Parts: sequence; C-alpha cells; structure tokens
Amino acid sequence: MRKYRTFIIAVVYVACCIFITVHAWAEKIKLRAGHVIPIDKKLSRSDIKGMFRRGERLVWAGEDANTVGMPVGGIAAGQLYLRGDGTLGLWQIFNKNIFSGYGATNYRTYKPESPVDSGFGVVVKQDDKITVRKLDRNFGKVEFAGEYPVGLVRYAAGDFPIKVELEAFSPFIPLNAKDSALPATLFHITLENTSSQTVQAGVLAWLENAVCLDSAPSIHALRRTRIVNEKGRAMIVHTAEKAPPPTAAEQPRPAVALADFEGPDYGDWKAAGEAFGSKPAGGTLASQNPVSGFVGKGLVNTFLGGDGPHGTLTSPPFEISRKFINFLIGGGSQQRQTCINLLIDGKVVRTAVGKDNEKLESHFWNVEEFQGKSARIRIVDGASGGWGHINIDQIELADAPQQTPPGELEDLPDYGSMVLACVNGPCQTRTVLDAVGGWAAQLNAEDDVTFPVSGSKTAALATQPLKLAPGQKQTYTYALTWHFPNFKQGHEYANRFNSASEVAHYVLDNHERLAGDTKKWHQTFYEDSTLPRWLLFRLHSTVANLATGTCQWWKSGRFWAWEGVGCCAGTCTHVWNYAHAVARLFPELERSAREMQDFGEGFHEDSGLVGFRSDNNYAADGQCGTVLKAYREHLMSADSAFLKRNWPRIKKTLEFSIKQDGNDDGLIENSQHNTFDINFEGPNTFVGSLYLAALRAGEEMAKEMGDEEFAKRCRKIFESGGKLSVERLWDGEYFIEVVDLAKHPKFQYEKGCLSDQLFGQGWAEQLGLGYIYPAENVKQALQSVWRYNWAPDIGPYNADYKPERWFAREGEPGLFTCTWPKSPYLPDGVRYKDEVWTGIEYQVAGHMVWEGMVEEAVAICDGVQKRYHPAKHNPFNEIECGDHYARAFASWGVYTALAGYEYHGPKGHLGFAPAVTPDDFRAAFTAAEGWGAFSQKRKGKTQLEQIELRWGRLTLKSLAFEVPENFKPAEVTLTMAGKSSKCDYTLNDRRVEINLKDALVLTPGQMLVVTIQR
Ligand SMILES: [Ca+2]
Ligand SMILES: [Ca+2]
Ligand SMILES: [Ca+2]
Repeated sequence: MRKYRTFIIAVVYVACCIFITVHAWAEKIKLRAGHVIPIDKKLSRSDIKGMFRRGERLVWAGEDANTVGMPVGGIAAGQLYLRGDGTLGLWQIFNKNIFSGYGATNYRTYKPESPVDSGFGVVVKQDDKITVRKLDRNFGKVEFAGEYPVGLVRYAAGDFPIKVELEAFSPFIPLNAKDSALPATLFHITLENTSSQTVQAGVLAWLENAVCLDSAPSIHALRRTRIVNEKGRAMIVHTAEKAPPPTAAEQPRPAVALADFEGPDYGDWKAAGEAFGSKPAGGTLASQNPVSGFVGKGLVNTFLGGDGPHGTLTSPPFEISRKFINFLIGGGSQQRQTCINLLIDGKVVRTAVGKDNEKLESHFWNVEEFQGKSARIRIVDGASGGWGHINIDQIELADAPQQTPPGELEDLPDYGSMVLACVNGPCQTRTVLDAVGGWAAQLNAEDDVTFPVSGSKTAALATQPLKLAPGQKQTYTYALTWHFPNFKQGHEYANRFNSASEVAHYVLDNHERLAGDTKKWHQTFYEDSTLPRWLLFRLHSTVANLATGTCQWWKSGRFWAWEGVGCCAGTCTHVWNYAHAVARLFPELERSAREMQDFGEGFHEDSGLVGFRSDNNYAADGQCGTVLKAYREHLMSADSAFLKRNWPRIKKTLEFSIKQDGNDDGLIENSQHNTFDINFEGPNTFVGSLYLAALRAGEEMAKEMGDEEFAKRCRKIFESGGKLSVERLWDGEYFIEVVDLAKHPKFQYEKGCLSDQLFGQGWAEQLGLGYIYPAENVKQALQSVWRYNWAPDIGPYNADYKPERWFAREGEPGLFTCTWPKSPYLPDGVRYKDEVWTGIEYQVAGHMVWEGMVEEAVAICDGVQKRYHPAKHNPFNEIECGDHYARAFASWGVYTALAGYEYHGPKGHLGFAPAVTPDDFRAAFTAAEGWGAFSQKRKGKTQLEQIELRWGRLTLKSLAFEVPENFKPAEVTLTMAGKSSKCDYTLNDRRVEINLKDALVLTPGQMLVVTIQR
C-alpha cells in the first residue's frame, strides 16, 4: 500500500506548488543544451481538471471514426474488426499467418479493409413499397460509441423513420476464459420508430461464403451455402466441399503456353526498372544461392545485381481461354513486393508470392470466373532487403491445375465453416429481396446451393417487416460464428465445437447468460465507476489485443502470443514483463503460459534458465520477470496448488539470476540482454530493480512453501542490493548505469535517464512487496523521469534525435525511452532511446500512481489517448513492433494502481486504497474466482467500504483500507446480509487491516459493508 499520495486534484494551491517546485528545480539543474524537453510541461489547471472529469462515453462520428477497428471476435479466435460505421473489417479468422510489420510502417492513418461481404440493413415497408437502408457510413448520422468489449454504433437520418442502435461483441466475461474465447460475434440491432406514424420495419442481414478465402484461387473445389431452420433459428451455413471429377464433356483442352523465358530476350513482354535486365536469366545469378526447379535454360530471376534493384515485367494482353493459369514461382514472400499478378482492366485479381526459397515450385490460379476476358500478367520486384527478388518460369493456360492442390481440401487452414444465425425467425428472405430489387435481388436466398470456389456468393436473411408504432422499439439478435480448426497447434475452441453451427447454437442457447455477463462487466467497469470515462476507455482498450492475431490459445490449453500481430514469436518473457491485463482478467491463461512455457517447454532443468522465447536464450529482465509473474499468478489463484506445483522451478529460475549476480551482493554486473534488444554491460536499476523485486517475491513464496533458508538468502541479497544500488548508481536525481564505455561503446545509457529505471519497483507495488530502494530515491527518480523524458510535444526533440521507428508525431505528447539531460547524448546509446512505447508509458504511469504522482500519471495516459485519436489511429491498436502490441497490456497496471488494489487469493486477502477521489470512489475489481464493484465513501466521522460481488465467488479472510491522515478509527463494523458485527483491526500509519475470525464467501448479489468510525 502506498503511504504518500496526492489526494486533491486540480486544486489551485497544488498547481501553484508544482509551478514553484518546477522553477526551483530548473534553476538548480544545468541542462545539456540539446535537451529540448521542457521541465515545465505547461499543463494548465483546466487541462488537469479536464483529465479528471468523470465525463461521458466517448463518441466519434464521420471522418473521426475512419480508423476505428474494434476487435469483436473471441479471445484467440482470430481478428475481426467492427469498423467506425458498424461494418465488419479485416476478417483475419482463416489461420493465415499475418505479419503486420516491424513497427516502422505501422503507425500510419488508414481505414481497415474488408475482404468479405457482409452487413445489415433496415427493411422498411411504406405504402406497399419495400426499401432497405444499409447500416454503414451512408445511413445518415453515424456515431461510434464502442467501449471494449462492447461495440456500439448509432444510426439516424432525417429522411428515414427508423433510428438504429447496433451492439456488436463477442462474449467477454472476466475469469471465464472459455466463454470469452468463442469464435463468435453477437449483434443486437434495435430499431426505433422515430416518426409520428406506424411503420413496418425489419432487418436484412447478409454474409458472403468466404470459406477457403485465401486458398480459393489455387484450389479446385466447391463452396456450399445452405439456409436452414434449426431450433427456430434461421441460419446461413457456409461450407466448402470437394468438386466432383470432370465429366466426359468437360475433358481438358490442350494447354496454351504463355511464356517459357527460353528466348534471347523477353520478346513482347515489357521490362521496366533495373531488376529484370534485358533478357531472361540463365539460372543462378552472381552471389545467389542455387536456383532450381525451372524448366529449360531460362527463367525470370530478379536477383540481377542482388536484392537491391526494383522493376516490373508485363506481358502483352491475352485472352483467358482456360480455367487455370499454371506457373512456377520461387524467391521472396513479400506481398505486393515480390509477386506475380494477374491484371484485368488494370486491377490485380490474382497474386502470388514465393516462399523465401530459391527453388521454383508449381502454383496455379483458378480463373474460371474470368474466362473470355482479356488480361495481362505483371511480375513485380519492389523489394530491396533480404529475399527482395522473385523467380518465375513456365506460365501456361490450362483446363487443369498443374499441381495438386496445396493439400487435401479438408486440411487447408481456411477450410471450415461460417454461420450467420438470426433468432427472430422465420424469415421471408426471397419475398423481401425481390420486393427491394436492385443489389438486394442479387443476394442468394436458395436453400442449398453449390458453386466453384473461384466465384463468390453472398447469402441473405430477411425478417418480415413488422409494425412499429411511433416510439416503439424492436431488437433483433444475430450470431456470426466461424470454425476453422486447421491451425498448426490447433485452437482451444475446436476442442469444444465441431462446426460453426455448433458454436452458433451454443452462443444462442446461452445468449442470456453470455450477453448478460458481458454487459454486466461493461456496466461495472465503465458505467458504475467514478474514474474518468476516457481513462477507463484507454486502459481497457488494450485488452482487445486478446482478440487479435497477437494471441493464440492452443488445443493443448497453452496460451501463446506474438509480441505484435505476426511479429516476434514465443510469448517473449521480457515483453510480457509489462503485461498485467491478462493476468488480472483471465489468470488461467497466464498460468498456462507459466506452466506450459516458462516452467515447461522453455525451462532448462540443468541451469534454471527460462529461454525468453521458449528457446535457449537468456534475457536478464525476462528471467527476473518470470519470478515476479509466477508470484502474481499465485496471488491470482484461489489456492496454493499453482505455487506448490511450480515452486521447484520458480526457485531455480531465481537461482539462475542469483548466479548472474555472482557474489550475492544484489547487483547483477555481467552482460544483460534485455527488451531493448541489446545488452546492458554494467550494474543498472532496470534489470537490477527487477532482480531485487524478484528476490522479494522469492522470499515471500519461499516463506509460504516453508523454505525458510531460501527466504533468508533472498532477503539478505535483496538488502545488500538495495543499499549498493543507491551507493553506486544514484546520481543525485535518478539511477544511472555504471559501465565502461570505452569497453562497451554501444547500446548503454550510462549517465542517461532511463524511463524504465524503476521497473522492478513498479512491479513490487503491483504485488504488495514494498520499497526495494529508499522511498525518497524512488520518488525523486520518478520525478526525474517525468521532468526529463515526457514531452508535451515530441516534435522538437525528435527533430534533432530521429527515432528508429516513429510511434508519435510532431505535435503529439510522449515519454521517451531514454534521454541524457545532463551529460552528452550518446548517439550509440541504448537502442530505441528516442522512441515512445505505450507499454513503457503505462508501466511508468502505473508506478507514478503508487508513488502519489497521479496527475503526471494521468497526463501520460492522456498523451496516449491523444495519439490514438481515431481521426489518426485506431484507438484499439497500440503499435510497437507490429499491430496490437502485447506490451500495451501494461495499461491494467495503471488501473489497479488507481484503485490501490491489493490481493492475495490463497490467503483470501483483498485491499483498496483509491488514489483518486478517495472520498467517493467506485471501480470494478477482479479476484481469483469472482469480480465485482468496490466503493468507498468518506463522510464526517465515517468511512464506508462496500465490496459487491457480481460474478463468481469471493473468499475473504482479511481486508485492508486506507484512512485519511489523522483519522483514528474507534470502531470497525462488518455488515453482510443484514447482519452486523464489530471486528478487530490493526492500524499502521493510515492502513487499517481487518482479520476476519471466519472466512466469508460472497456470491453474486452479495455485498460486504465495512464501516470505519472515527
Ligand atoms: Ca524456362
Ligand atoms: Ca529487388
Ligand atoms: Ca554481484
């Protein structure tokens, strides 16, 4: 529990004090001339007041909502976006390996695309005329008001009698991972008649058959779409199946050669740029690995002069006179960069890339749908880095694919099923579609239809328009579900379901509970809280990363993650050091990562090394963090089973770090690989504080396990380390790194101010482990991070010091990784020094809250919120090395800090010490088996605490709260279920701790009231 805290917000004299302190500080310190980050952040009183205002739900409309892509699929079930206008986008649910980038290009403004046709529309029948208005940006006034996990879009138009509210979400119930990991999205569409006359209205819903979305161009199969009624539900069921063998009449015609690249030049193909030269290659080119698999003596090979050059090679127009185009392809795998494209009317309709392999392999496109059309082929080399070239040969038109398909249909990653189900049946689809006419008449309403995968069909469900009186509302419920089980490690969801239909029935059979619990969480977290609504939005938005390509939940039960979507494998220990959200909301997922990865596959029994990507490699920060995470996972458990099972390996993990320390003095001084993808080469408090916090966690766990000897050893090393760190690493204002720059000139920070210098202290607060350095040093160092590293506008500093990757633009605020405010800037210093990472910002902000720097903490979060305004960037996609970066899960550490949350599941201990508005505070909390709302009110001589359970169960054996200064409790009363009793308590400084004689177990709806009387 924190002992010093800023309680009063935006009070004039506080602002004045800050102003005065800042000036006194600025006079004392001589800043390096190039350090252009202002010490006075010039936050006005009204700025601060605005940040702390409770405020309303955030709403964005028009262009402002353009970039919105809110994940609305289940945890680890792919990545499906609800876009700003309520349409669906992205659709990465087909097990395709998506690499979203190394970060350099990710921070850009764009609208998420949609490769699948789907949507909803309002059907209105007036004067016997039936019309449909689609729920999209063209409806009229369209507002996005989604708060993860519940998407919300409102539609209204002056020329339309119906106002619409669309809710879209996947069931999301903290502590119930399985029901939150459904490959499903629920839609509630509420129509309201806002006119003065009765209107007949209903809903039209449509969904394309996108089964085999990626493999369709290169397989010969059929899509099948059925419209069925099951359990009173109208359902579109999309599947795919094998195509029957060709009949005699369909016997293949002879193939037509398009190009074999055997001539002395490219003939009538036109080369542009440098990469293709003037003639086909004769095989392997200079300094290239051996090229094989081509036919004859010539081929297209753009490794001419290495990977550097770019260019294109374009065929003359030809008629697509067969069902397939066959060719051989090798080289780079970059989409749009090293590819062969089929162009019709100048548009790319088919594309293929290599597999980062010089060997050419056969590939084909199914072009049945384009037969008779004129087309061209263009081979593209637009890449310069590794594998920045392409190899092509032997292009022909044929009636049969030259290659066997990429596997049996049933084994393809995108083979499976999709369902759109409506509970408001029965539908009158054909009648409605025909009456509407136009585009609607093209929609498919047949009971059962099969067609080649190369074609596309969109099926529809339309409800019969019903009478709506003026002011009357009607809600329609839909479930979109998918089932694509052919993922390399399998999907957890496929253990429970065999098809999208099964998922749909499960979701709708349990609709009331699944939707009810999801909305109860939304209500508890957003609606009932006293915290600023925008801040709640920000801190919960990152949780959406769970429902993106970043996270996987395997068939084995193991939770696994990239760092960002498709980038940097292996639930990296040092990136996940920052992540708190998953551990607090779905602790079973984090426990599985500990047991099945860190203390499982990635654990080295001989040494205690935890391979930081489940491999053989050591990361100093990740190794220490693993011990901290293990303790946190224990705290979030209902009993000690997790600790007991894993203790031997947790202890070995810590012993590995102690071995790095070498002499038990509490300082690690050897080479320390870490999350900045470099090694620190001397003692520092970034790794050092994590090490000391890990020793404290080790001490606590050893005590619980009855290993007194190890507990004592941890304590001793910890105490020495804290003392020596101050002696050797304290520069008077913050902690530095002691390193010999002559020996290690690269990647050190030495006298710099590293934002993460107190990372382990922040962790210690999260886990109730207390101070690891003297409180005054911690506070001053954190002040220094604020003063020296947070810029209200990153522009001026980044103009001089360009970051490796831009995650903030001129005019935007941000916290730099590392600066050198008082000593020469180290151009070769710590990698990523000039970048802004949201994960570090949340880590620092969370710690600031614990140390009483609440305004600074909230200002940092406000900076993130400003950068991720949807006019610029998708507010649900915080970027670092790739999209939906896992480090951003650190936001939950800010949330728990704001509530002053402390919890020990096996001990049944729960405590709160709100950091904002402690006189009237309310917020959601999670525990090992249940969640609910905590509230605190202070009035006169009474401090009232209410712990209300809303889901699951909560076992309590002890409680802790914080009273104001000079508040001397005289009596503490517990009330539950109408029964009150006085109880014993202890008072330590401002901390009131209550030990219950008998454990209490709260069930949903029950409330425990604690009255502390002065
Ligand atoms: Ca050839
Ligand atoms: Ca190239
Ligand atoms: Ca040492």
